[in-house]
Amino acid sequence: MRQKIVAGNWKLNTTVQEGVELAKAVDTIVAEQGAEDVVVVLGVPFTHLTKVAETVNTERIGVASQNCAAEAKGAYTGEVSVSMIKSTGAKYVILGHSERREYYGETSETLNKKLALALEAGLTPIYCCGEALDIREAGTHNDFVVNQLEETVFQLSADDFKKIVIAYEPIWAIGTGVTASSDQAQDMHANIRAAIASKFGEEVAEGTSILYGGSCNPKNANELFANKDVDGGLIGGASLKAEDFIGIINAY
Ligand code: 3PY
Repeated sequence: MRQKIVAGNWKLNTTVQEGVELAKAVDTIVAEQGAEDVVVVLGVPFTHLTKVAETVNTERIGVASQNCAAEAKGAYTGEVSVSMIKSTGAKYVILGHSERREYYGETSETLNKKLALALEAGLTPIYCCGEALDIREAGTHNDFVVNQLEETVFQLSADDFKKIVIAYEPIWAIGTGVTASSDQAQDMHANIRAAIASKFGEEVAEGTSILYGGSCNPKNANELFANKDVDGGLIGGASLKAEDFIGIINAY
């Protein structure tokens, strides 16, 4: 059985103190009310990783960074390596978010380096893919997303691929308040799972968690998560409020 995962992506929000307060609130509410079969992850800024990992029960809540350096160590001012991230107590790293591709020029080549380093360090990559509005309107979204996977995670060995989580995030639904309809999400998730099956086989495809991201909130999560190929969510704005986040965790 593949894992159901609800991961928050705090993006560039909260000070360390605010982040610790939010992590505490999430920890308490998850311990009291959280669906036990859902893996909960908090994707926090680098500066928060250690404190958040010390604050939450890491047996119950995984901590994620939102990026990592494409190099292991050395003269790369301002970068944060996978071993640094791992040493904070984090277990996951979000890679390839469309905001990083768009604003920081992240390419498949860079992502392949990051994926390899993350896996070597024992971090679980949450690998994001997704199309822009013009691609959706042109009707080429299925091929576009499969191509993103072919250039990156499909280059991994089957053993490494089994360690990753995929997050489908249509760019037109990120931070816009527009959500993919339940059918649009299911169609794309089925397309991704079929592509995984043809690359790595049915068993690997059935075992891969594919999360939906993009304006997912406590009101629409239930309908999205009801789809057979949607295994949870990568949650932006709604992960910044513990009550909203728990609403999504319990939306199954
Ligand atoms: C969103 O929901 O806006 C996201 O980008 C989640 O990563």
